[in-house]
Amino acid sequence: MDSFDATAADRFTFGLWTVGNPGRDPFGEPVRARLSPVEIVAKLAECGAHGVNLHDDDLVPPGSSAAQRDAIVAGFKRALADHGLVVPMATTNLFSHPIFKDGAFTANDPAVRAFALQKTMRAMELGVELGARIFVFWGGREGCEADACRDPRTAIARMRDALDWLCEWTHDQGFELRFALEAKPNEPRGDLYLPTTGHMLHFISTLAHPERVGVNPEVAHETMAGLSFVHAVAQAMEAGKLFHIDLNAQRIGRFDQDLRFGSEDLRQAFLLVRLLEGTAGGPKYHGPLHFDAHAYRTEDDGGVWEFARGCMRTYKILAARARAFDADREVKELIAEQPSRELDPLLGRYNKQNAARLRALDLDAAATARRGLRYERLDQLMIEHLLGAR
Ligand code: GLT
Ligand code: MN
Ligand code: MN
Repeated sequence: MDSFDATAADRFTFGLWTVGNPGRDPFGEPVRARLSPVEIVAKLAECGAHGVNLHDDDLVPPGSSAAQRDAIVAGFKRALADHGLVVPMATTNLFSHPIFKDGAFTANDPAVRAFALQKTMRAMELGVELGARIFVFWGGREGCEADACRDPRTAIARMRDALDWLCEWTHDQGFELRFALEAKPNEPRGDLYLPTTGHMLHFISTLAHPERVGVNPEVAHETMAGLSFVHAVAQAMEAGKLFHIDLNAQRIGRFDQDLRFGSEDLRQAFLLVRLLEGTAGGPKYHGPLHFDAHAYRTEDDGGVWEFARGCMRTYKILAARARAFDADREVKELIAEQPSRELDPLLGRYNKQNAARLRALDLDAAATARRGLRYERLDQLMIEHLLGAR
C-alpha cells in the first residue's frame, strides 16, 4: 500500500458490467465466471473504490418476479451498507434485448419506444431506491445501417420526446435525478445518432428542461472518432454540463476497446487529469470518477482486480504528475511569458467605444508573427514530468 492506492475519498467508481465483464467478445465465449453483484461490491470496497454503478439488468435479471426483484435489491443494499459503497449512477440496458434491434427511443415501432420508456422508468425507480443521483443514457442501438429506414431528423425528435417525457416524469415522482447523455460514433450500429459529446451538448440546448441534462463523455468513444477527448471534456465543463465521466483508454480507429485507464495515450490521459483536477487553475470537476473499462480477455479473476487497482493508481499518479508540472517554476514562467494581456479587456467586451479603439490600434503584425512561442520547451517539460524525469 502506498499513497497511490485508492481510498473512498478519491471518488472512484466502477460499473457492475466493468469488473463483472466475463471476457466475451464477438468472436469468443466468456473466459471468466460471472461474479455476483454482492461479490463485486465486496471486492471493489477492498480495492478502495467509493461506489458502484449499474444497469437495471446487471442487478435484476430480466424476467425476475416482483418478489425476486425486491429480494435481490435488499441483498445488494445490505452488501453496500456492509462495505461502505454507494451507487452514484444508474442506467438502463436499452441494447441487449432483441426488441432493441432497431433502436429504443428512436425505433420506428411505437411499441418498442413504449417498452424502452417503461424499462427506463423502472430502472430509474431502482436507481433512486439505491441512492443514485445521476442517470446515464447511452443509446447503443440508437442508430442505423440502412439509413433510408427513417428520416434522421425524426430520430433526433424522438430522442428529444423521450428525454422530455422522462424529465417530466421524474419531476412528478419527486426524483432528484440529473440526466447524463453519453455519445458514441458507432458500434454496435453502423452509425449512431448524436455521435459525439459536441452533438449532445447542442441537443441538450433543444430540450424542454436543459438544466436537468448534461453529458457523460467517454475517453474511448471520442477517441474512436479521432477527436480530442480533452477538448470535449473542456467544452462540457465550460458549459457546466460535465455531470459524469467514463474513464478508460483507447487506440484511435479501433473497436471500442474500453482499456484500463491510462494504458494508451498517456499524454491525453495526463492532460485530462490535469483538467479534471484543475491543477492549472480553473474550476475542478467534483463528480464521480467512473471507470467504464474492463480487464483484458487474457485475465483470470486476479487480473480483474489488478486491472481495477491499475485504473485508480494511474489516475492518482497522473494527478501527482499534473500538480508537479503546474508547480514547476519554469512551466509557470513559460505560461506567464505569453504576450502582454493589456488587450484582453478590449477584446473581451463589445461596445462602440471598444470597437472604435480597436479599429484605430496600430498593430505590428510582422513583429508579432516573428516571435517564437516556446511551446517546444513547454511540451518537452510536460513530457519530462510525465516520464518522471523532473
Ligand atoms: C456499455 C457501453 C458503455 C456505456 C454503458 C452504459 S453500457 O458497456 O459500452 O460505454 O457507458 O450504458
Ligand atoms: Mn461508457
Ligand atoms: Mn466504451
